[in-house]
Amino acid sequence: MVTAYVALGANLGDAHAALRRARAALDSGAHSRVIACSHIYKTPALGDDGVPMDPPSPDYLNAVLALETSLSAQDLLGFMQAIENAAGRQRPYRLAPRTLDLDLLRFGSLQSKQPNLTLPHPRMLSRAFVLLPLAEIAPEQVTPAELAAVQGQLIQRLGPLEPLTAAKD
Ligand code: PH2
Ligand code: MG
Ligand code: MG
Repeated sequence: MVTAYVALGANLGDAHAALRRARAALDSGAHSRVIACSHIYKTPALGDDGVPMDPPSPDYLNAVLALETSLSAQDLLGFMQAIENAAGRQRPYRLAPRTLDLDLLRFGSLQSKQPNLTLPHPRMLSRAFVLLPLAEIAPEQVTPAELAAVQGQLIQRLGPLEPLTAAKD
């Protein structure tokens, strides 16, 4: 079993429901278990340069969860992409608003430079919306210097990312 960290984001449609459903979907296979989940964070949409997108894109809801999995990194990536597609994810252009984005941040200690998978995630250290929720569930995965480097970015912590329940959902 490997511990993987997955970043969740959505800024189109019912983003809160999309994140909760994604949590349930990631937990649904016999091969993978969600072992920790951050609160939900509301953040302005950032471009590659780490500054708010212009023209603006709707605010994101973001979260990070830890997964214990028996899948390979490539199979986990395929599983995540299937969950994105089931959530109605479209890819009309790069950084387009999205119903659900699932990014693999770390897969154990694996380093990868494959065309479809770079590990650790190449942009995670420049993004408060990744580092703060990751530090919440796995403080040993983020250094104080890394947190200090994203301190200026706007981010608002909302409530917990609750699992779906048979009774209410
Ligand atoms: N994802 C992006 C681009 N910009 N900005 C925020 N706040 N949250 C995201 O998840 C995000 C983003 C590309 O996937
Ligand atoms: Mg992303
Ligand atoms: Mg992505």
